[in-house]
Amino acid sequence: FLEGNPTVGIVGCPFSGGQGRTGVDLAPNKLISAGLVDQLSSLGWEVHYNSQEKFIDIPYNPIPTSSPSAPENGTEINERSGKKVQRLPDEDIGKMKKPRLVSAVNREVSKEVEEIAKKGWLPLTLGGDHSLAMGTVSGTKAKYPDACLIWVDAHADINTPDTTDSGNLHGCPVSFLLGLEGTDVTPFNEWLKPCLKPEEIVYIGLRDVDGPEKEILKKHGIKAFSMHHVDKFGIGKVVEMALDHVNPDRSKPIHLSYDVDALDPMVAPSTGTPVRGGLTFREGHYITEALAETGCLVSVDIMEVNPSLLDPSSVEKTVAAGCSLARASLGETLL
Ligand code: Z70
Ligand code: MN
Ligand code: MN
Ligand code: MN
Repeated sequence: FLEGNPTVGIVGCPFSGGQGRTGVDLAPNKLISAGLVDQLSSLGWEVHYNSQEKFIDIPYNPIPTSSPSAPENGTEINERSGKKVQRLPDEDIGKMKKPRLVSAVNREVSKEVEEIAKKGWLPLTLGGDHSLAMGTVSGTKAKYPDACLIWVDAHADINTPDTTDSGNLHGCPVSFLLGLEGTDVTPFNEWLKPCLKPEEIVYIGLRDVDGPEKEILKKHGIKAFSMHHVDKFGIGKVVEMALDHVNPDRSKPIHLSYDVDALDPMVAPSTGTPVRGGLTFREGHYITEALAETGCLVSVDIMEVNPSLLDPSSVEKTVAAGCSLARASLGETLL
């Protein structure tokens, strides 16, 4: 599906507003500092890297400033851009936290991913928290309306503004993409149109799914392979069954949205919501290798690395895992 020389457009998204912990916004720079650009070049890709520092100018102040005295309103100097920004209030809407900020950032991400995809390049989005998938998937779908979505995660991220307990929008992106009941709300409905059908998504790695999310999965007949299925069938069979469900002829473009918390906390400890009993290093990488092998991958997200959590060796492990998942997705093989 890609055009010309294999080219990847890296979209660095220093964004943490879809959940409560800062630090996940540091991941894009960490992954790049770890050498990701050269690593992908070595695999034969032409690499373009664009850090989305323009988020800084979004008036809901997406980049958390460390100064505790930063006023909720009014003008302040953003520490990262050195620019004056007006911080507008972003009160909860219903249970949703930071809805205007999450919406505004995702709107930009969607445009960026769409633009890259429309060049015939593969967008590789480095999160940032997983609310960013509203932007990445809608951007991919704008170029490839029949793309299917493979969501690798401990969580289903399919809460709606009504069912969410936490109010964190990183637990909700899938419901917005599907246009489930309760998602036709401002400010999201100003730009985000439902673009995904329930039969176009499949999950791998689930093990921490909220009660209402289980109901939603059942109600809409959404295919999901939990860790129970990985144990029962093995990862090889699970990926085959997942592809048979969303892409039976291996003829459709694939968007891979990978939350590193799908990996076991021993493999990827530095993430906001670690859940024990996850994918091994090899299971996690097998998924990306198998998808790369289909030749159908057109868009990849690596989400929820949080370099501010735990000790330096945990951070290094998690960042290295993020880089190696990206490489395997772009065709790195063991032999
Ligand atoms: C929970 C919620 C979630 C990631 C946590 C958790 C969602 N279902 N996603 N960590 N990556 O808050 O909606
Ligand atoms: Mn997630
Ligand atoms: Mn998760
Ligand atoms: Mn999380």
